[in-house]
Amino acid sequence: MDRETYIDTLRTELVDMVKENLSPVAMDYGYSEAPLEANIKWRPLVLVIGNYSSGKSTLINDFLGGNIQATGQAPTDDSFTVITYDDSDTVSESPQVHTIEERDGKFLMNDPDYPFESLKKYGQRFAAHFRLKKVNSPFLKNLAIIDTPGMHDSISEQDRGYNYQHVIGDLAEIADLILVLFDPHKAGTVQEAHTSLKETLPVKTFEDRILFVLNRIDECETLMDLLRVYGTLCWNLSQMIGRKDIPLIHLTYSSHVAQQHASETSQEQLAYLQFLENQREELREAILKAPQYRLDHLATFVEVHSERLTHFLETLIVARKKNILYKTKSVITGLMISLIGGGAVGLGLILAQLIPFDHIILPSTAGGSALLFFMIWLNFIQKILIRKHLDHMIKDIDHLTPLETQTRKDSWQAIKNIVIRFIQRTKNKTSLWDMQADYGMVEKIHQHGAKDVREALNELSGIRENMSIDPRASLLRKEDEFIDIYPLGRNIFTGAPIYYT
Ligand SMILES: Nc1nc2c(ncn2[C@@H]2O[C@H](COP(=O)(O)OP(=O)(O)OP(=O)(O)O)[C@@H](O)[C@H]2O)c(=O)[nH]1
Ligand SMILES: [Mg+2]
Repeated sequence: MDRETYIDTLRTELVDMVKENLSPVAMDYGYSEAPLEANIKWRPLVLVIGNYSSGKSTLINDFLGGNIQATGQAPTDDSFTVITYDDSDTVSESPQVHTIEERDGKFLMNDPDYPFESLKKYGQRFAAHFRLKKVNSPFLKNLAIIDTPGMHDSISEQDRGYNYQHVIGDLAEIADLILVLFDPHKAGTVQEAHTSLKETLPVKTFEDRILFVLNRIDECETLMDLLRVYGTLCWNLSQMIGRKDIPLIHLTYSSHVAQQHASETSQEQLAYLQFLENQREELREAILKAPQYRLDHLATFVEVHSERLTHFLETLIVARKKNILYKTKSVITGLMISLIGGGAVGLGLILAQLIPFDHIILPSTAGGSALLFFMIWLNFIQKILIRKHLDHMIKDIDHLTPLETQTRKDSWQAIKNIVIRFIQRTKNKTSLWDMQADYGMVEKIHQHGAKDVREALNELSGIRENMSIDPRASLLRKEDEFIDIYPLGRNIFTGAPIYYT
């Protein structure tokens, strides 16, 4: 088995783990409305965002090896285009890279095979600006790319007809790699880019999934000019992302476009470009690593959701236990009050000489009164008390769970409202037994599943590109018949050793 197949197998196993173990619990308890794996089951995704005319579409066309996306000066394309692989074109049999099929946004958002169902909420205007292209470029064999409308200064949500930042945020959430493009003319000064980097991306993705690219550098007339632009971009970036250390910025340009633009005189001044030739190639290689980033992404996904679900169920169990304890105390209190009340009634009636002191009449009157008191207690008073207890619990919800570390505080922030909604909806009556069983299963994934995934990833980073992996190392392998060659580690799910040859 080669490295790519191994990555693919690992990915499938991870998605299955989410699907079989985390999703059913997440949906049963209202933690998530859609199956958790809906967003992660598709191919690795690379999102390309940036200023208008920063060269997003040209860069994508260069990597795909064909004119797939429209390009041009001034805002050219105001659509989100998902570009994925398809080599099923047997009709034209053209060796050239071309679009084999195009589908509209409605199709993309309604087909459960694609991870875009959640974008339906952005309405018709967005649907009209969303589309799919299937292209026969080998570059797309293991990943899909999303080209996006350019960012502007003076465009509003009303002009676009949908909330652009929210769409970018949702796509960033499922993307494995995000390319943020700038160009020398607008090096980090565009308002929408500012909002994306300062507000949208930090809450939707992780720093290490973002690659910054200063594109069209051939348009800097001299090396000094490039350094000036680079400095400006660094300064603007540090303001936007709030970091003192400046992230790596790839300095790239499209050589074929540059050749068309460059005049004879500028050729000499642009000699410095030869030192940056490798940047485009580095960027290409980084993009091609997206399937591997996807594994990291999935591992983080399993870690985060298993941790939150564990925290969520743990809190519900504490709430339910408190409810049972309160109910038990209330029943005992009601019983005591009813017995005392029944006794007092019997005694009162005797003292008032309304009943004779008789060993049958007295106990039955006292017992009957006690029973009546108890029924009233159970059916009215206790119900009111439990409702008040529930209200009090929700008001004081933070006391249900210890929040000793920042991780706990973060996960509590993410689940707090779901806990409140669940307790209100079920009136805290869910079976403790069922919750404990679900907790046990999710906790196991949290403790072992996520850790094993990380171990498998570490092992994978030790396998060189051209190294082939023994097929017996497949995570799908069920039997233990192997020769002891060189164990890489343990199969995540079966615990069996993994080998490469
Ligand atoms: N000189 C030079 N021109 C470039 C380069 N990349 C793109 N261009 C030109 O810049 C213009 C804009 O390129 P596009 O690829 O359409 O830019 P975009 O970011 O997709 O633009 P929108 O989709 O409108 O946001 C086109 O005329 C390209 O030919 C480059 O590296 N160097
Ligand atoms: Mg474009």
